[in-house]
Amino acid sequence: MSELTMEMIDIKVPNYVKHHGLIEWVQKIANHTKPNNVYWCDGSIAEYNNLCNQLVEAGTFKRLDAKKRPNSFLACSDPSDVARVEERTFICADSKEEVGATNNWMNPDKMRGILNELFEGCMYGRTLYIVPFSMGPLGSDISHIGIELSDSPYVAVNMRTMTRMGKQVFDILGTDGNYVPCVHSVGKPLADGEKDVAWPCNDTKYIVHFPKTREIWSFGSGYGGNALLGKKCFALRIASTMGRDQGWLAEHMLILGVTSPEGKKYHVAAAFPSACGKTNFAMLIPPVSFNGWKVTTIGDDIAWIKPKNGKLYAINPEAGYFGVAPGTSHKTNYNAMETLKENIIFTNVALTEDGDVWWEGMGEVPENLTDWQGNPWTPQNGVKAAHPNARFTAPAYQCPSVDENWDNPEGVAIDAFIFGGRRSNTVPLLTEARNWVEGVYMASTMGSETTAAQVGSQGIVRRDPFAMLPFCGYNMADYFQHWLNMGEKLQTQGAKLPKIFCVNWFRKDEEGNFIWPGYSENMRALKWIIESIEGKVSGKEHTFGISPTYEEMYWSGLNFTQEQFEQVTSICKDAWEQEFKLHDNFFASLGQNIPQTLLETKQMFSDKIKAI
Ligand code: SAT
Ligand code: MN
Repeated sequence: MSELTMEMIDIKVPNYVKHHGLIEWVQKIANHTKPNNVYWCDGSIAEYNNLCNQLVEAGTFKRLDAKKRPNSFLACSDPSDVARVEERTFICADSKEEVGATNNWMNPDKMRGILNELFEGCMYGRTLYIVPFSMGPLGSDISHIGIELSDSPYVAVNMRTMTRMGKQVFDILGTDGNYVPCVHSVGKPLADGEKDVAWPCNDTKYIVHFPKTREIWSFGSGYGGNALLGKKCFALRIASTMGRDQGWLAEHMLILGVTSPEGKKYHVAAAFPSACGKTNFAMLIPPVSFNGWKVTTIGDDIAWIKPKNGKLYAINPEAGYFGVAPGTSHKTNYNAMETLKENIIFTNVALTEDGDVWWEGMGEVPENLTDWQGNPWTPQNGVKAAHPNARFTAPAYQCPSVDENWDNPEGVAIDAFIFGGRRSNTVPLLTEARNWVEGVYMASTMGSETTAAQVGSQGIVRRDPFAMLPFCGYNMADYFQHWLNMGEKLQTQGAKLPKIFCVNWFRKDEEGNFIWPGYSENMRALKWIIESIEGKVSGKEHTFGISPTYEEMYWSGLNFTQEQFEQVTSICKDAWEQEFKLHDNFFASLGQNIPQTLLETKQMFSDKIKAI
């Protein structure tokens, strides 16, 4: 249909919206997608409650018991729409080389053609929600604005918890402010009179990013990072390209504060691949023997980090947690469980007969459960009651360990970066990089062994550089160079760079048992890190860094022998010779742009290993 003959949808612009470019864009999308109704979200609590009630009426939400989980809901998705779809995720930069070997690429014009067809009339019979949001504290110079146009009320209510959502955003935008336009449709138009389903979606799915114009388009899924476009799509894929162009970092990192008994406070940003206990680490409660030490939570998933006055300041761009429920219990993550007491949206967990939720790993199995697909469930069913990727959407401020500065527009100054992985051998418990370049090398080559839960053979190392594999919006090799450049630039400005550490909680003994107790005991590694920053410990230098000595670690309250410590910190020559060959292969798989500095570092490390 040509623009001239196109029917004009009444988009009902509120008088507080003064941004003409934005109004034009909304009009254009509405005309093209043909919703029955257009609704501008104001972010108020009354609006949230209304939308939740509507979702209950539509059958998407079940209201949970008002005493057990006040103001909380359970949504169960279509069984085909349960996780991010990496194969359907595209970065449409001008050239394939710009996105590199780790991203799906399509020519931007070709993709626009496909999207144009898919979105034509795709919101028919539905309401188009206009969701204004800020990633990061309102008005912070580290924050950025997005506007998501979505035909999913589930998205609108989740976005209210996950971001700073509401009409205040339009004040910041004014008449011509910058925003990232995000268009989302579940891809299921309703014919006149057609009854909706509880979880509309489409088998055809596209999650598309245009880095040049900083646009996001998502079609066919209503779930998580496919649909809540502020999260991985904006805060990581698009923001990483903004960081590349503007000299900052958008990272898949938690941010925590550590306060020592002397009252000194430090801030740490840490990257872990999935299933490495990232949320647990972000909300860590020190063991009782750590009298006076305190850990506070700024973010659990994403960090935006900008240089200012010779320091790196970080904010959590999000305002909530979209965390994996299974495995979370009062034992494994007390703070997360306490966060989940009220005002929560649960997705794909099991329902108890008294209107509460349950998932594997939470504790005792209640009787008469209903599983995430709505079927009666007992352990004999042989399937999981909660989907393994079941989630909770929870407001960050409800976390008992939330940091007093979590919402501070200034951000917090980062003192250390930690990179983790899951390796049953090879990588020591804790290594401090001798310098920025060697730290970047460690982060570039980090990896995780596949667990039994993942398909394929166990023990295969999946490289996940900086835990950014599915989230870096451009060529991974160029991203390594960006990290090197950031360090060099700060150093030439006379800045004191954060120290870089590499951790591995997952070393195993000959029988295949984990040696390190993990969880809150990871505080012991964190304490050494802080003491290294303070210059109180110097560790022992080895082939590729510095590791703590047994004597320097704090052991009160834990029975961990020197022999066990040697097991988790040992460096095996044969294993590392093999490991460096894998690094070679991995770098080769990333194409031509691997920074020469990293190749030289690799050569230096592997020569040193050969010589021992
Ligand atoms: O679904 S999300 O992308 O928000 C979470 C994840 O898959 O890591
Ligand atoms: Mn994540």
